[in-house]
This record gives sequence, C-alpha cells and structure tokens, in this order.
Amino acid sequence: MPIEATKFVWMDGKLVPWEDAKIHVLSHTLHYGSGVFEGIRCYETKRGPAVFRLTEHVERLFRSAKIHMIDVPFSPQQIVEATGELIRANQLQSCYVRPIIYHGYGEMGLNPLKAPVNVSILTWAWGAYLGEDAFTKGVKTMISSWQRYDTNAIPPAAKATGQYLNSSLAKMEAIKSGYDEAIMLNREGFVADASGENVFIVRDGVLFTPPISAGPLEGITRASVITIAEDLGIDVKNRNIVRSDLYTADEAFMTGTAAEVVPIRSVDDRDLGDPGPITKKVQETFFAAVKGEVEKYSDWNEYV
Ligand code: PPE
Repeated sequence: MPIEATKFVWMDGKLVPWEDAKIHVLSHTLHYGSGVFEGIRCYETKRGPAVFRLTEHVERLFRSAKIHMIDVPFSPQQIVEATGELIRANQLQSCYVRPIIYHGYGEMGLNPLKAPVNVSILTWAWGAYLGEDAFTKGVKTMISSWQRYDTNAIPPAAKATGQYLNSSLAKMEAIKSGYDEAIMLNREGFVADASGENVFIVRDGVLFTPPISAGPLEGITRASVITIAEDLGIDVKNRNIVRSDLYTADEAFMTGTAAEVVPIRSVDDRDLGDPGPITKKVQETFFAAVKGEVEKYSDWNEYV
C-alpha cells in the first residue's frame, strides 16, 4: 500500500523531517529482524483526534521488548506523550501510528544485547486495510499451507519485526492464489491467526475465538470485540477452532488495528454468505466506540 508522507517522524526524542528519517544499512534489525513494534490507529472524533487504546498498545510494545531483552531508553509514558506530540505536529485528524524499537548501527552478529537501541514513531493516513468493500461484502480467505510458528520457536506474545516473515509468506500465497487473506493453523492444526488479524466465528449465537495458547497475537481489537460482544449479551468462548469449524460457521470475521472489523465471506471457497447479524452489530459498535460515540468505552479514546 503506497504511503503518503507526513511532515515529521519522531526519532529518539526528536521530531525529524519525514525525508530525513533515515538509518544506516548496517542497522542490526534490518539484518536479523530484531525489532519490536506496534500498530495503532488514531480516529477523528467530535472532540478531536483520539488514539484508540494507546496506553494498552504501548504496554504491549514494552512487553514485546521485555521478551526480546531490549532495554528501552524511554518510559512507556514518554512514548505515549511522544505519540500525541507527533500527531499534533503532523496535524492529522486520523492516522495509523507505528512505533518501532529497533537495534541500530554499531554491532553485527546474532547477539543483539550489545547493539544500540533506537526508537522511532511514524504516523500516516492509512485507509481500509483490506479495501472499502471488505467491511460490507467480507473477504475471501484461504487456509495457508504455511504453518503458524510454534510458541517455542517465536513467542507470539511479542510483536517482533522478524516474525512477520511467517505472515508475509502466508499473505503472498493467498494473494497469488486469488484470495484476500490467509488464515494460519498451528502445529496441532488449530486456527491461530490470520496474517495480520485475529479470527472469530459464530455458531448458534455463540462467538468463538482461538485461545492465546493456540498462538494468536493477543490482539487489542480482539479484546475490545470480546468486551463489546459480552456487553451486547453475546456468549464469548475462547476455544480451539479447526478448519471445518470455519467452513460451517454461521458467521466469521477478523479483527485487527489495521484491518478493523472485517467479515469473512468465504474460507477455502466455502461460502459463508453475507455478513451476519452478530458480525454487523459488533462491527457497528466497534466503529462507534473508536469514534468516541460510546460513553461506556470512553476510556478507550485517548485524545491527543
Ligand atoms: N494477529 C496478527 C498476526 C497481527 O499482526 C495483528 C495486528 C493482530 C492479530 C491484531 O492485533 P491488534 O492490532 O492488537 O488488534 N497486525 C498489525 C499489523 C498490520 C501491518 O500490515 O503492518 C495491525 O493491525 O496494525
């Protein structure tokens, strides 16, 4: 997806003009995928731009850093404040926010412990991740032939740059095969995640999603949707899902910061029909919540 430049990038405490936000080719993370990052959205609301659950995203970023033994030279509070400062400086009403903590230039070799740690935050306008039509028509998915990495190979709880090779292989395969998105199974054959989204299915009015132990990223949209569904009186269960559960689901959808809430139209060419009532209700409440229109969820709107 092409990116439209904004004015500034926050780099190690300073606002740097977009075109000057450069790093050395020998940066450790470029070679070994040793960075951790976040994907966050800022939405336009009646009270000005509001970042959706910014604090929780920054907390996950620091958990990712802890897992990968990265000493972050800033506090979570500083990253939260820097995000607000950057959005204001870029004069954006709504945007995607990408903080990244990476190992920079100075050390090579597989031990990242001595490599310098750098932090950047970027913001840019990012439209519908899976296309505008996806929200109403749903997306065509396939079960990837690529297996989701095992918990003891790469911890899914951390959002690290290198682990996305796995998702990119699955995404390329899906696109080349004529689908919109890939759903990945773990070693046991249970659904883990889509390439960049969590997966939900509805059966007999109950909402099911894979448990964290199956290997999905502990999505913040996932957590929000679980709360929304429970508040709507829908029974939500964390339970292992196999591929045939997807084929026969009454409804299915995916959640993610970039993707937001997107119905699944088909899985391996098994049609699931038009988006169902639970999907639509959850989706509608989610979009109202991010725009600051649901009083109950006003804690989720962090105004900049
Ligand atoms: N699973 C995976 C594998 C994943 O990458 C994401 C986010 C999620 C689930 C949903 O998590 P959350 O955003 O907290 O609800 N994927 C990010 C990366 C997108 C990209 O292309 O880059 C995102 O949605 O920002």
